[in-house]
Amino acid sequence: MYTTHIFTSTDSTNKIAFNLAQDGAEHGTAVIAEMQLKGRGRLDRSWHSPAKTGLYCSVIIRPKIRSEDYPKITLVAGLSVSQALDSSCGIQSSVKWPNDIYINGRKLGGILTESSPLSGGISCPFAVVGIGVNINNSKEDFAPEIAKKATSVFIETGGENDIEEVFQAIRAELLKDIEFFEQKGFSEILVRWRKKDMLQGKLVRWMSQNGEVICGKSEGPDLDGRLVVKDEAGVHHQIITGDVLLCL
Ligand code: BT5
Repeated sequence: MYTTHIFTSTDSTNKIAFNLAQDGAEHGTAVIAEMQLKGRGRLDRSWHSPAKTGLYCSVIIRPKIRSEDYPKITLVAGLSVSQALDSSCGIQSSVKWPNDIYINGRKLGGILTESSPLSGGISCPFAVVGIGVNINNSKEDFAPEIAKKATSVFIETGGENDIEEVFQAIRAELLKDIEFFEQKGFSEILVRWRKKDMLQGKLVRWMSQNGEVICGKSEGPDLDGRLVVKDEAGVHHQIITGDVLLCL
């Protein structure tokens, strides 16, 4: 049995989980909240976390992998969340590189992975996998700035789900996939990831850190977890971070 810390309200479940992990919390320990006041996304963005409608949780993992493999955890977690949602909620969701869960062209959920320092002889490294999923939200529950691009399981299916049950399914799948990753490596995870990849073969747009816009066909993530995009001139670009948009 894994420990779960349940809160009615918190700033960010990732923040609490990170502190628990620093204090030695075990692999599989999770923090779940009914709402977040300062839910975080990547790159200093926020995660809209209204009360009792969504799943906001963070799972502490202590994977037996090399430090250079830590960036792949987000891809593994996206796959786990998408698969667990499909089987527990009866939907067909997709993954969008690097950290999104999508359905019917709208964002259903996202992953924010934060790691302990991995170099300098850290004896017990860890990662906190933060997971936000819109479960029972109706359209009116979304803030105006995300209303057009967000969706929920309820909006897609018309049915309500027990958030705690969905959480248990996601944690179980995540821990199973992390074990699989430890034992078999990333290549088999990648095979499964590609089957759910919403960008595969599509025209995408990405802005590099120096402001250059790259357009090309997405060939999916490579064995290092980088997204490979082939531009019009046939040049392959390996994208490490940022946001990739579909060209419509
Ligand atoms: C993510 O960031 O998608 C990662 C979200 C992780 C949230 C979980 S909740 C539990 C744990 N505790 C935390 O504090 N965080 C984690 P990113 O790829 O940067 O996407 C953020 C963007 O998604 C925002 O700028 C909005 O455009 C959009 N967004 C915000 N809230 C949303 C929501 N509820 N549904 C759909 N889109 C949303």
